[in-house]
Amino acid sequence: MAQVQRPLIIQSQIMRLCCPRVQNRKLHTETVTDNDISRLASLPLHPLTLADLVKHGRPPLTTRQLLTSANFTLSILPARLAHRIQSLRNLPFIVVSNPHVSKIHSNYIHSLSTLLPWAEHEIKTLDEEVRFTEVMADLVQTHANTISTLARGFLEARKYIQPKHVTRFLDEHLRARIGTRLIAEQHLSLHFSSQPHSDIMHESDDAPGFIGVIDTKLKPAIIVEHCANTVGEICELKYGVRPTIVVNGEPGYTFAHVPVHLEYIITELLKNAFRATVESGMQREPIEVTIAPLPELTPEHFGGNNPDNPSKERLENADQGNADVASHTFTDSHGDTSPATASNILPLKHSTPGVTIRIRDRGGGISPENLGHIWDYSFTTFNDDQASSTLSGSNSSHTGMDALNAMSGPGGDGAHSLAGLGYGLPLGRAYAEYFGGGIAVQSLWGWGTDVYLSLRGVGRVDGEQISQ
Ligand code: ADP
Ligand code: K
Ligand code: MG
Repeated sequence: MAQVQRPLIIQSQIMRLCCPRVQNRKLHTETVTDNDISRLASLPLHPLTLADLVKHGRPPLTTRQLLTSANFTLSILPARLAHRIQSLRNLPFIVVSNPHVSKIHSNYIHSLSTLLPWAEHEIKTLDEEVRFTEVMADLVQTHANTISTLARGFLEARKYIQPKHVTRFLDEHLRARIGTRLIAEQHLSLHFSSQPHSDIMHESDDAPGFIGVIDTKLKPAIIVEHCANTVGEICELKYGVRPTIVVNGEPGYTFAHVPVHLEYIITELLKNAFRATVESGMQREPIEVTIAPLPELTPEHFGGNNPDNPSKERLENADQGNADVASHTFTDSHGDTSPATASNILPLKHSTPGVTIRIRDRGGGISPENLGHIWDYSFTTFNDDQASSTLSGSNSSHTGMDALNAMSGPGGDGAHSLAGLGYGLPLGRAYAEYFGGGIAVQSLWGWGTDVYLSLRGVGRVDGEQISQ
């Protein structure tokens, strides 16, 4: 099985840091006041870029770089947490009162109150940096199950809130969470990989392309193979068969991105393709995954040398946001959305190279009446009766709750379930759009589905081509 390079955060290290010191300190932490929340929530959100995440340098970081990273992290997080608290409080009271939704609210209050005492001073010593890293580990750990908890809460409260309001809230909340986790995890990862005797130092010898959670030599084809194996196993367990996949295009292509994000998106897209293929009895037709890099954009591409350059339109689309492929919403709150043009994604001279990955299945496509709903959180056509009438399989009834019980991973759809929560497409798109990419679905009803996943990588940062 292909090995996916892991980001340099090791769960056990986070756990070890989380306790017991942070736990003890909680007793001394003042609870955050409503004034704190409204003051912080009125601050503008810092729109996070991939360049922000790599600007502190490659690990191992010097003490000064580590302190800069800690202070940068600290300057950003309190306002982000306060925005989330406000947005939770704006939900209908009966929804916020649901125990699962209210658990998420109290997690945010806990994290903000742990962080606030830090926000008053600059972090100046390594000892402070170590203690701040413990706070970051606690933050990441506290919010690990947010998606399943919220999904459970909204499932229970669905009588009291319209699906479109749930989708709007979750879209905003989960996008914001992607950024907040990235900032915290990036500092954790930089911290761990800068420790002289860290286990991770050995790991990073094998994976020299990592800068924190970003792999500057990420090979989408390897992620695809790895995810296809995992999804194939789930598929075989459930249906007794697994479709084959063919990877073509440029499987050797590498770029800089966040591997756990790509892994989440590809897993969800492959689950959908595998499920459709098997349920329509088309498993003899391979699922085709095409890796199509976007050429690096240079001035000639914009018509200077060869106005008839066939790739001109595609490149312009890539640069400005192709409405079909990506809506290019960059930041994480509807109120604070800025269009992600090349200039505000990264302050770079050259545009960032990227890739489009097309996943093509012969699984029958999506019916016109369902097509309008596929991006709604919790919209699913999955039910076991239908699945087992097509194939001999488990006949246990499958509800959203069953899928919730099986949830894990960075994004959180059922790890052992091919479908059922209805979060795969919308959350996958949130991950893709975070750095200016997107997902577009083309269904040929009665035939199959093409899904185009477009992603941008990091180009040049401070003159350094980090994709090398
Ligand atoms: P889930 O997979 O949990 O149902 P998703 O958001 O991943 O949730 O997908 C929503 C729905 O979109 C699916 O239930 C299915 O009806 C439809 N769908 C998505 N991808 C495909 C595909 N490749 N072929 C057919 N239908 C699809
Ligand atoms: K859905
Ligand atoms: Mg799915």
